[in-house]
Amino acid sequence: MIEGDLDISIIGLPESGKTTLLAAIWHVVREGGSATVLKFQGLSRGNYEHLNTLAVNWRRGKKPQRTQTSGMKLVSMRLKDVHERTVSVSFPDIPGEDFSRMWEKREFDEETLKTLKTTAVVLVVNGDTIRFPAWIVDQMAIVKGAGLPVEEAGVVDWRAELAPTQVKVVELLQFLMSGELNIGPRRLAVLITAWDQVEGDGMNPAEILAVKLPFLDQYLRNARDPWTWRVWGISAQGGVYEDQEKDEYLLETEALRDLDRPSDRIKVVDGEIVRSDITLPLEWLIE
Ligand SMILES: Nc1nc2c(ncn2[C@@H]2O[C@H](COP(=O)(O)OP(=O)(O)OP(=O)(O)O)[C@@H](O)[C@H]2O)c(=O)[nH]1
Ligand SMILES: [Mg+2]
Repeated sequence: MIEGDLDISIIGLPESGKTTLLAAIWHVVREGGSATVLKFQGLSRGNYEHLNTLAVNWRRGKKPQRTQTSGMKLVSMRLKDVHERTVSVSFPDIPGEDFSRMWEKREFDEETLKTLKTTAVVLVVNGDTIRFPAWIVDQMAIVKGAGLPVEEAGVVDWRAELAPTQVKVVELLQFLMSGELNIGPRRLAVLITAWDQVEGDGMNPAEILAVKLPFLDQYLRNARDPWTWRVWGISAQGGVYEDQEKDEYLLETEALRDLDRPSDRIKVVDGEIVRSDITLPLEWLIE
């Protein structure tokens, strides 16, 4: 474990679960009696107002608002490990749109770039909203099979934003290993979020990666870029939260609010082992 300051970048496409992850981490390290491997040690630089607001909404069972594209928020926490060693962990809460722009338009925000030169990286992929490749041949076969005219196949012109999730994500990881961002070998925690929506498939995180994100899986396994990586399934909410803008009320969310401790909502899946300590992937990153 490295002592002192350590920065962790959290990367992920829009609505992948980055902000929810921060909210849940901030809640659990401050919740009385919660047993985490990393614990709250003290405040350091950073935006606590932002973190506190996120954690309040998380406890209330409200979905976070989309992170705004203007003004990235750097949040920073001082944590200690089981050996009482202190580590200061900073994460920028970056809007996913910034990552989309990198991929779609090759546009880079200088502030964002600065935060990406860290040896520890968390990649967040929302398991519930993976966009699969759409094969035109398959669509054509369906249309022809239904006896419809070929124009009904709904073929659209190629646009970068329509690319499959794993294509964008692999490209992002390659960006981090090229040009000025290439700082040598790094650690990568791949978190498949919204695990509560994925677990019904009966697969463990490595299997989900291989089956639903095979291109990402192959990129990591072939190790052309020097990532030391590991995959977890994470449910940072335990289920679906309510939309605060629509004044929504869901029984599913009510059941989560009824749990004894808010941290009981969390699931961290490592192979076949399920725990509720959301700081475990962070501990692995800084070990
Ligand atoms: N069911 C379920 N949904 C989740 C979970 N974690 C996040 N979500 C949902 O995923 C959506 C996106 O979450 P955010 O945390 O806002 O994602 P983000 O990556 O910060 O998004 P941007 O700020 O737009 O980049 C929200 O609707 C969340 O409620 C989870 O553990 N379970
Ligand atoms: Mg966000």
